[in-house]
Amino acid sequence: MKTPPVAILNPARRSFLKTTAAGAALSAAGGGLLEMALDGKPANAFAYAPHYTDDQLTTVVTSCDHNCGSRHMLVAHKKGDVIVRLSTDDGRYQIGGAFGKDTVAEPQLRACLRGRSYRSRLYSAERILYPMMRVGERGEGKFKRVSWDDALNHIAAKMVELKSKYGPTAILDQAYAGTSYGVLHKSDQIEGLLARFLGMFGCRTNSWSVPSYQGTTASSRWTFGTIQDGNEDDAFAYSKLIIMWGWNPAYTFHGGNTFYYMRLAKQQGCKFVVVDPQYTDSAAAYDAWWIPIRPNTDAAMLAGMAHYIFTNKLQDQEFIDGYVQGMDEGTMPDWAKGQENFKDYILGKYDQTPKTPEWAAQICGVPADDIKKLADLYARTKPAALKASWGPGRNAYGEQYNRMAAALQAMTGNIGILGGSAEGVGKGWHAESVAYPYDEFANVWWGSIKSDRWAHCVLNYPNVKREEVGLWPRDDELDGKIPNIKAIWWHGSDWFNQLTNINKEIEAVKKLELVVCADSTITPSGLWADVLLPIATHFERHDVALPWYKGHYYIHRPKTIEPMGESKTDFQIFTELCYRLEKLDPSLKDLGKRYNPRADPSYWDNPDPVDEAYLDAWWKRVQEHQGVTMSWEEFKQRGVYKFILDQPHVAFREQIEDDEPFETPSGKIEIFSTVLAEITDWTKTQYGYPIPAIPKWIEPFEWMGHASVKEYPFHMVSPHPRWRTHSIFNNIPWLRETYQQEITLNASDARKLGIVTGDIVEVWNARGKVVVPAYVTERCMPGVVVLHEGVWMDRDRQGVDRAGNPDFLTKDEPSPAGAFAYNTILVNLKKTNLEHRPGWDSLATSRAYIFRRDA
Ligand SMILES: Nc1nc2c(c(=O)[nH]1)N[C@H]1C(S)=C(S)[C@@H](COP(=O)(O)OP(=O)(O)OC[C@H]3O[C@@H](n4cnc5c(=O)[nH]c(N)nc54)[C@H](O)[C@@H]3O)O[C@H]1N2
Ligand SMILES: Nc1nc2c(c(=O)[nH]1)N[C@H]1C(S)=C(S)[C@@H](COP(=O)(O)OP(=O)(O)OC[C@H]3O[C@@H](n4cnc5c(=O)[nH]c(N)nc54)[C@H](O)[C@@H]3O)O[C@H]1N2
Ligand code: SF4
Ligand SMILES: [Mo]
Repeated sequence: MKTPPVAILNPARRSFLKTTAAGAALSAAGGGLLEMALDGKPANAFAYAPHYTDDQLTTVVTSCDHNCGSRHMLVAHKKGDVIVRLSTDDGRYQIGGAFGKDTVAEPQLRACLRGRSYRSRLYSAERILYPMMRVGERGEGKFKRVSWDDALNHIAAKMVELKSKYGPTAILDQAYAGTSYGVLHKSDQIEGLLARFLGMFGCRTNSWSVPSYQGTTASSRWTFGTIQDGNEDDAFAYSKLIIMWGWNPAYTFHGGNTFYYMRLAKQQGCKFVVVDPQYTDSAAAYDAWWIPIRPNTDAAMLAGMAHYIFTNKLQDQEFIDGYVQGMDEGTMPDWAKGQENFKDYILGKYDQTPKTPEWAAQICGVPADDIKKLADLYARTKPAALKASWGPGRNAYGEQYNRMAAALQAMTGNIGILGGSAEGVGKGWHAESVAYPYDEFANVWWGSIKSDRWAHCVLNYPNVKREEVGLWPRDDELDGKIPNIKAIWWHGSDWFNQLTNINKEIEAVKKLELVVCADSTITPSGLWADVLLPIATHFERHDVALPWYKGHYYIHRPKTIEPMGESKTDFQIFTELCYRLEKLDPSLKDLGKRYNPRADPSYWDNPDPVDEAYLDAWWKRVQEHQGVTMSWEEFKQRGVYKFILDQPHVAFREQIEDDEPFETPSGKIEIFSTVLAEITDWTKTQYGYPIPAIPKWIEPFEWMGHASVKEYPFHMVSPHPRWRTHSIFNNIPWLRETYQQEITLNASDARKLGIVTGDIVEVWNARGKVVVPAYVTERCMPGVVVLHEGVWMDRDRQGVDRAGNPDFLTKDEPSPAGAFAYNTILVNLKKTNLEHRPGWDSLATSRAYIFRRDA
């Protein structure tokens, strides 16, 4: 083989690239012919020329992937081993369904714009097709192609060295939900393949807080004893009032068909309200009453509503007396008599400050009359769904907002009834989730910290207090030992681009000794890795897709095409590494067999029979536990299995109708939390800092009422984009045509600053600066700006991000319960001469072509 060229991935070096021979070759190949893809052998189709008729193509039912809010069907139309068209559910693929079926009981699983453009991700120039290793400085973006042998031997040797030199906390697991919603090739912090791999190897620091909703999970666990507090999405069809609190399901779906069922509610006269600093597309779609609110002040507004409900005696006292702990003095447990209860806090008994609508209005900017009107509407309309989403909980003291919302759901008796909602986290019907032998070494770790404190931990080690990093307590000698992190592994994660305060992460990553990024495409995180491992996508491996929180179905994912280039699955890589590690370290005897018991070393070359065996065994569990009679063979043939429930799944129906206990210590809905009330030394808990036993309004560390608004007058929120799944799909030209990264601001603010739509602005605070075009509108309240998460960072030599990633501005200080403070950001902004760079990925840095041509 010829010496592979050095690929230059660093966007800052783009101009250099253009003038090199490699660059010239690149632009010549720019048309996107797939002919070059398979080691120079001509492929038998063009990926971008869908001129075949259906009868010339093979049809494969499969599903879309990633951590996107839903799970939909994709149908691949193949010519040879190339997908030349992708379509979606049109009813043909449903169990027992006739052609074109689309019913209320079995609505189609129709893909969104991202799913339908997946072919251009699959065959994108950004695919990593071969292992690569860094040759320049870390982050400089210079890599060379290496063999799998070299890549894996390097990683295995480094792992053994780091563990023996620095102990069992040296490797930080930063796996995340890039591909959590499959049963076999699973990435995430708890059930994922990496967790078990590092656990069995004996060296793992865990990242325990979840970016999505740590405040919300804390709230749901304390209040309901579980995170399965969601109705299935069809239950929305029965609501008479739906309050979308910080929820924009037109963008961030929660469930495959939620929007459809809400439309059915609308057709039956349901009223809609949106409480959000932006007038969202969901507000427009449902003609909702928009209540603009100052970000992060939701707990205050909800407290004002509670005050109105209590003082007008509109609460459902019978429900409270029967099912709730600590709502008022009468429902306090005997052992806690005399401690603060919720009603007396709201009435101002303890601090002489009644939480009146007028009090709330001063904080949240919503007129007191509107707070009263909404409280009245919610208390008098039944059933009513207060869907308190995660965005407003993704901030300082986010858990207080979710707990306050749960208190309102409980005081109005909207829990456990069809059309109501107890939702915080909102997991609905539960799927059988894991196919591999998860029980042995599930989620084992030797240190566990709040996920966004890793850089703080690395930069300050060993002078770090346990509460600063949210160290999880243990009952052995490792309790209180700050992890000595020397390596990171990214699996299903672009966390370097997605966690908070990226400039601080950049300082920290320089101190590490090993950084591994396993991914299907080059990513902003990958640029900072030492080793890049090419991963076969869900089209290139066998699995079954799970719904995302809501939806009761499974979608079969056959291996639709052969893995592209030299890519392998994560499971193959971990298995193979285990075989190599057991040779390097005798104490790891039989690691390969223990990690992947159904396989032997030939798994590396032929994973198919083993994957099939795991999935077949998993399906037997589905049959056993979920009453499914269909055979595995028929499921594979059909592609989709839908459960028909005899009534819509409603969380806590049994608790309310049959008096079953809630899973809390008291067996009741705990507005006064037993767990929190029993804590005496907060520094010894994973929270680090005190949390009140009842929900309260606590002033965030940055907000519109804070003194620092003089310097940073805008509150920024950074919600999720419709045209990306976080950072995934950022490089897709089709989606780029629907949207470019931009910052949204109110027209009156823009006028004062002399900004019009399309102007390039710089946005900054003490943590960083980004450059992005402005979008001026009346649909965002004054004083608030909106910048969506997930754009691929593109940092210049001065450290300014020219792509507009809000995580250069976010703070790496979570709330006590662990909620990331993604929506707690004050910034300033002005017009700028700095150039906005819409994305290095779409320019001439296409690695794949370099290697295809050379191979
Ligand atoms: N298209 C798409 N869908 C997705 C995802 C994606 O990346 N793309 N990601 C998925 C994942 S992993 C998650 S965690 C979920 C996230 O789901 P959510 O948390 O529900 O979504 P966000 O977009 O973060 O925020 C929703 C709304 O909250 C508003 N908001 C922000 N701060 C505040 C506040 O302080 N108060 C109030 N009242 N409103 C506020 C925003 O303006 C936004 O309209 O979405 C999932 N769905
Ligand atoms: N400012 C701001 N930042 C945020 C948020 C916010 O609201 N505001 N939201 C946060 C939230 S809720 C979330 S969930 C995070 C998401 O953060 P991430 O999970 O880091 O985001 P993704 O872009 O989904 O990255 C997943 C990566 O997994 C890769 N991947 C997909 N499938 C596979 C596979 O099979 N194997 C391997 N090895 N890799 C695979 C994808 O290519 C992608 O690079 O972002 C957080 N960041
Ligand atoms: S919502 Fe998610 S699963 Fe559905 S098509 Fe879009 S990206 Fe794919
Ligand atoms: Mo998330």
